[in-house]
Amino acid sequence: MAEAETKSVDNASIEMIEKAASDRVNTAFDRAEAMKPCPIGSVGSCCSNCGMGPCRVPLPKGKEETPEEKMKRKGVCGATAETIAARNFVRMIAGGAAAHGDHARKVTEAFLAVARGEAPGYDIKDEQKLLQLALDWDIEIGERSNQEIAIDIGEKALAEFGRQEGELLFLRRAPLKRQELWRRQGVAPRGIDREVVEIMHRTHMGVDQDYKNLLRQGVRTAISDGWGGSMIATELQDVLFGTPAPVFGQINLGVLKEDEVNLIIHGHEPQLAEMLAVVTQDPEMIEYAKSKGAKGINLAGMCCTANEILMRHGVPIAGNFLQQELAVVTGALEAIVVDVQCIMQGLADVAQCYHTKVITTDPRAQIQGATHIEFDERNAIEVAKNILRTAIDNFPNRGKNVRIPKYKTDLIAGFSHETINYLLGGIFRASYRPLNDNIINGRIRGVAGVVGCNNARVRHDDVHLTMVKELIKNDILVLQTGCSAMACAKAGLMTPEAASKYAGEGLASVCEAVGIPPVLHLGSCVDNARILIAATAMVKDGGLGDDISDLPVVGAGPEWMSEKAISIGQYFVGSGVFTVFGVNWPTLGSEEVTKFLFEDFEAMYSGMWAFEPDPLEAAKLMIEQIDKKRKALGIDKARERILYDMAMRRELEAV
Ligand code: BF8
Repeated sequence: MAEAETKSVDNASIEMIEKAASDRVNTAFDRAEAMKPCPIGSVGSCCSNCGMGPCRVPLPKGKEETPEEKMKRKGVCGATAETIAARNFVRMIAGGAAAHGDHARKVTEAFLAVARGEAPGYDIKDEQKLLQLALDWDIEIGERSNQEIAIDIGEKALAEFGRQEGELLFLRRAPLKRQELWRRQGVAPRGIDREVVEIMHRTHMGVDQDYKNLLRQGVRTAISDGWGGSMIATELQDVLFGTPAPVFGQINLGVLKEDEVNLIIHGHEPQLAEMLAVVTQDPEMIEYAKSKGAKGINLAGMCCTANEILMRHGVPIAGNFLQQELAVVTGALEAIVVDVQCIMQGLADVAQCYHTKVITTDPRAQIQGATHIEFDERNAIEVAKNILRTAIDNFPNRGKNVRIPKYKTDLIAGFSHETINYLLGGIFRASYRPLNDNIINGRIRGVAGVVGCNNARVRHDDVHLTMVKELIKNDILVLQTGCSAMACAKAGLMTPEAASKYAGEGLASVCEAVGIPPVLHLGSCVDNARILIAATAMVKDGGLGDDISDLPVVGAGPEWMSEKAISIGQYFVGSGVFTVFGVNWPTLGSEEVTKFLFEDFEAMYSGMWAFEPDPLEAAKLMIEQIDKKRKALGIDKARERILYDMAMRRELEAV
């Protein structure tokens, strides 16, 4: 196997890893080799929360630890390995919840600016969802205009971040039994900011030193992400920019064009991307590009921003997290425009080796060596044009060292909860009934949310693909977001044709009848909130228990790397979903903490964590869990009876 093939399974990436090597350019793939992870920090056994440390409390090697030895294995303050691992873990949750929450706050501010008429160029696109939110939040509709209603929604949403008392409004959307469980366990969150701040306080030197108590606050904060920050972001983005519906798209570095100005928008918040999607169509800007020798303007996305504008406009995706530097290595990229989250600092170094401009746009995220053009939704059209002009002006600087990999794959995206509801039930009887029925009759064994990042410590995309292929082969419908969705899209799993090629017979027959791929793209990482809503809709439709934890539904983050992924995994678990992560596990430095998360959580939340880096083994755990839930529901027998004949297929088509 060529060296680059050990680093990625994606052909376009392999080609660019090789080009980077011949161009003598260092990327994350090289840095991961040069910099091995710290064995103590990676298992959560290093505490650097005060100036007496960092203190390291590694597990004893090879032999049973005596009680005396354990007594001595402590930080200077006396903190145990358990406290240290739990503190580190919940700080990761705080980081992730803060990232999603701050994204949501920025979107809420933009939403309010639009509602107040202060952000020309934007509008309210989904009136139905606006009114639904008003109903959900007891906001008067009456004869009021959309703008008036939107102002109330925006103000109420903004208050959710700093809510000091009570519970987040979206908790009401969860099944009643789940809400009661959260209250019983003391994890129904107040304001998003408050929960994050409380973690930072409680993990400060000398505060909370009971790992169980710390982990409880971790669950509460993660729920404030999934049922708070992320859900607010998804809902308000849908109202502003439109709720996704099925859309054709293309993905991989092959979407870049030889003869056009190539511009990639990378990051997470969709406000600027939405405006770039508009101004890149502006005839005046296209003429300007032609005046510089280009045939046109080619906008593509990367990471979660890519998912946002793919879902709503079909804008092509250049790649996922580990492809950001590789896009620059093509030599064909005039500008990579970034906002917040998952943007490698290494981008600026790689860009120096080519003509690419790295343009930062958010005051919260600047990079030394990049060009900063600050975005403001109140002046969005002008700023977007300014950024685009900067990219166009750079076109004549493109050198001769250009190679665009020819790989790109078709996909269908746009599977919001509303779309799934409609596709399954039709416009007049929209519901999850057909999904539930097909789970009950065994054609679909269960549902898996497979989400999250790429991680340079494992072969790029490989872990996602191996797991997802195994799941669909076993009749498990897979819901995806983030970089995991992009990995599967690149491999061709997101077309309806993938059903007959990769899925088990039962799942394939349902996908063919409904006309959907076996792997559904639900959007960006904040859109994991859509998975919570979908799971709740399944509960509400009946026949599969009365809580999310009763459903044959599981979660996974096979190549996770970010703190956001940990927060997502924790709110899946806190919502009652068995969730398995790969790569490494950040509490392995404490057997007690790990056992608590992997076993004791089950009794508390009817959901728990697991760690399994081998994707086939992880898929096996997920399938076992699904079968366990099927058994508890009394629908395990149905599976065995399925024998497909033409009559059954016809019946399915009538669904
Ligand atoms: O929020 S999956 S690498 S891009 S963190 Fe980042 Fe992970 Fe990708 Fe989107 Ni999510």
